[in-house]
Amino acid sequence: MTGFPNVQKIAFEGPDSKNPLVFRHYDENEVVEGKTMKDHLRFSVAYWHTMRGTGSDPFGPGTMLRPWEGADTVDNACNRVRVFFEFCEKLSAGFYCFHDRDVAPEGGNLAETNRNLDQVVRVLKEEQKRTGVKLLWGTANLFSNPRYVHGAATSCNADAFAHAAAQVKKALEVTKELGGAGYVFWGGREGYQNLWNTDMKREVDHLAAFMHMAVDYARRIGFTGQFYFEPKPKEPTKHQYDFDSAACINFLRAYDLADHVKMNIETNHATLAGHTVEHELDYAGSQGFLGSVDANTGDLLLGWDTDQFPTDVYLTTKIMLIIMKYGGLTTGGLNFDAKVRRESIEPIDLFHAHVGGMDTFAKGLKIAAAIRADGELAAWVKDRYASWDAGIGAEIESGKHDFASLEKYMLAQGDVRANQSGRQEAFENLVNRYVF
Ligand code: XUL
Ligand code: CO
Repeated sequence: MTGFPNVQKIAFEGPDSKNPLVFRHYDENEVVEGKTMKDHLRFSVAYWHTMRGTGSDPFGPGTMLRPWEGADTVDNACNRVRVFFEFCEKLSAGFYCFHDRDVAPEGGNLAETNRNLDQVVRVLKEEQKRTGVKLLWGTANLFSNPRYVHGAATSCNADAFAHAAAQVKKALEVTKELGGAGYVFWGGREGYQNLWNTDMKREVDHLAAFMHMAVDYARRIGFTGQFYFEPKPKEPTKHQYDFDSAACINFLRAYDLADHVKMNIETNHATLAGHTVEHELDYAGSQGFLGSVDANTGDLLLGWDTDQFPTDVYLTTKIMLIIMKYGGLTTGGLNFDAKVRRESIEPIDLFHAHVGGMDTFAKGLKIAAAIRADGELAAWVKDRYASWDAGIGAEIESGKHDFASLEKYMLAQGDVRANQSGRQEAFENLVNRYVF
């Protein structure tokens, strides 16, 4: 069955259009800084939210009207895949992402579960071929099933580790089969609630051993996609080991995984960590670990991972500025790890949500490009660091000094030369000149 019989392919009509289901800014063929918008933004739809989100919350069950849904069978899973690709096609989204358990139901044991997955993967492959929509990354759900109550790679139960290993092995095979450009590790329950009952060092060592096994297996089967680690500070556990970019990058370096894994940064995870997403992106980028983005947003007044669609052009401008600063997305993309809210119950809301997110990013891209083309913001920043471009600053940067020589310099000078204003408000006003 078709999922969206009343929706045509979403057209670009330009900023003056009043039609709610068209792009006003996202013209996939428009060239910005020598690259099409499509190639800059590499939009991806998240299978778990878009196809499996029910609208349930801790206070009540699902609310979503999804006429194509039926029993939790392989047949229905295959039909759901067809509806999903109809959605991606009508939206002109070039990519999608999934967890193994989003696409196919679990069977009575691992062998049966793998057979279910294989059947659905055949349809995913057919639909990829039919539509040209590609797999941005695959991943394994190592957190929903009660066997992972204590975590997966970091569980106190070695059998849970072994089951997770078998699951990721299969997920890697499937991701390769589907030509996936990447594979994500998000540590679902890799963390702890209570340090009294937890051997943290042993758990973190196990997580590293697990990721090495994944990297080794990928090499063995010839999977050449990019691995990503996705930081999140809490939820579901109180202390997730993949807290933020800095913690993840430290982990990757400490355990010799830095050559194999980059970061997948999610906006709402950044804010849960007490950061902004631009902080997380800039930190990852500056360390050479910027890989992909889970594009969503949180809610200022709600303290949890609400995974809403981004509608704030400041947010998307900041994200695009940092992505462009580090040379743009290559293997990664902007994956809408975002869900319609519980009250948005009709299938058409999925279009409103994605179209809004895509348009907001397209506008953010254009504003970021204008900021970069003018160069004024960059010049102001450069000017702020002028003391490092000549004299003592340039000498320090080129390694010509030590504590003794700097003491001699300062004793001669007496004190620092006058500081200048950080001009925070002026910087904000400058950015506003491009935003409105
Ligand atoms: C959870 C989350 C995940 C990962 C993939 O907060 O973001 O969906 O993106 O497992
Ligand atoms: Co995510």
